[in-house]
Amino acid sequence: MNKQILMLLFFCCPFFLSAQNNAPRPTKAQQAWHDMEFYFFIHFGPNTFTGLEWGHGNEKEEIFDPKELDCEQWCRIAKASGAKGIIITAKHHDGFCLWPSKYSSHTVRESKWKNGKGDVLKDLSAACKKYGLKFGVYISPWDRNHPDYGTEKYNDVFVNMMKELFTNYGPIWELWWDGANGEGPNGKQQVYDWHRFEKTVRKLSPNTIIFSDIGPDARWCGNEKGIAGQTNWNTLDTAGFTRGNGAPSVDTLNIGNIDGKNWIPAECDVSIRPGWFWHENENSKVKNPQELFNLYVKSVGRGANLLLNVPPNDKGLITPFDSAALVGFKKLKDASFKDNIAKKGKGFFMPHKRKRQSVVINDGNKNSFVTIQLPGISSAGIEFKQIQTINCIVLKEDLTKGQNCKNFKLYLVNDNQNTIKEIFGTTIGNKRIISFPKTNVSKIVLTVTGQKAATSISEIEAYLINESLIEN
Ligand code: FUL
Repeated sequence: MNKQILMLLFFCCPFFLSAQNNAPRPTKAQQAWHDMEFYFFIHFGPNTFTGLEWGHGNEKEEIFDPKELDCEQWCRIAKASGAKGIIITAKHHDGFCLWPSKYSSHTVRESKWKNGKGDVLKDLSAACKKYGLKFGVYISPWDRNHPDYGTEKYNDVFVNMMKELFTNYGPIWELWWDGANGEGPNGKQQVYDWHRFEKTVRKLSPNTIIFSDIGPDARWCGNEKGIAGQTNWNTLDTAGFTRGNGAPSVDTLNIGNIDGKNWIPAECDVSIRPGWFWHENENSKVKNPQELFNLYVKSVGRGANLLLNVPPNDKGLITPFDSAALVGFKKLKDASFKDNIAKKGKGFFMPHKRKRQSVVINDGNKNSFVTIQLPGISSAGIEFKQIQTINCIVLKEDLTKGQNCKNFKLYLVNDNQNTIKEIFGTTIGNKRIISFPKTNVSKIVLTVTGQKAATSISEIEAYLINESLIEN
């Protein structure tokens, strides 16, 4: 390409690209949600006592009697694991309410626990406040107990229940609408008034993140294994789809839509045990710290959030099997990401031909970034005075301008200025964790090879993590 054309491209491209970039962006609440990264899911209710995963809805209330229930213990374990919040099954498919709802006769009030005076949501929301954790609720639209289920009246019941939740237990940071949907006690299936449900929540609590298969604020990642797509777009097209039975394919939910009209990032839900509820015979099947670390890499490390289920037992306590694994996971994570080797080097940015120093690329500040205007030409990276051994790179994209990187290439350069490794990737998003066999480098170079619009790279980090944690 001749020089003049190149110069013209260089100067015009930014304007052209930014003019093009009216793609969706996260709301303030969604930006804060991305920062949450990892939090607990708590499945707790009659199933904890019956060994079922899906209660029938006709379980006797008296079976719910967690004699040592201690929500502060849950919070202490969440904190010790590095989790930033807790979402609890306020009502699972069996319809049992963990709070004394006026709109049901199948609740903690009818149970033996604390002679019917207990309220799990009250205890947990207070404990979360005390420990500085965000509090969220799962409320199953499907209800196998409620006599009104399958009739228009049930929509009122559901709205009223949500009103109770938001009025008495708020602030509620995330609301989880489960996608499972079947028949009620009368054999009928419900026609849900989603529009009204959403309006109710927005009115009561505009900043609550509403999760469902298709959002509106966070989406299901398409599997219950906690694994986001290798390519993971925060955008999704939802027009023509409905919750429950009519969502996009699980493959689409897993990777999102590159040109999706809505910002609906993926949340990866997975249980630390085989089941969602605690079962005695699964005490020996708790995922180990390394498995949890790998899940973290395949969810948070692919730009999604990790919602890890840690179910308390029938006494109302998280077992030592689970807490030991979680503390082990935290240790692995902390040790892996403690020393950011990129900080030892000098950041640079090369928008075109001229290289300039750039401190923003390794300053640890997610709000400072370099903007890649020319895909395949602009680059950013880190140079080291002394050779460094690394096996993991973490990239971060500033999302306030949308998610733009489609493809990137990382070059690892030795002290003779030879590229000894090239690593290809697709999306970056909130965080991208890339691991590879140990390599000695004097320079790391990142080029965005394809982008929707100018990509803002806020951070390049480098680590030497325990080799046993590298999964290829
Ligand atoms: C599913 C439910 O059917 C499971 O019981 C569990 O709650 C899981 C998180 O979502 O749809």
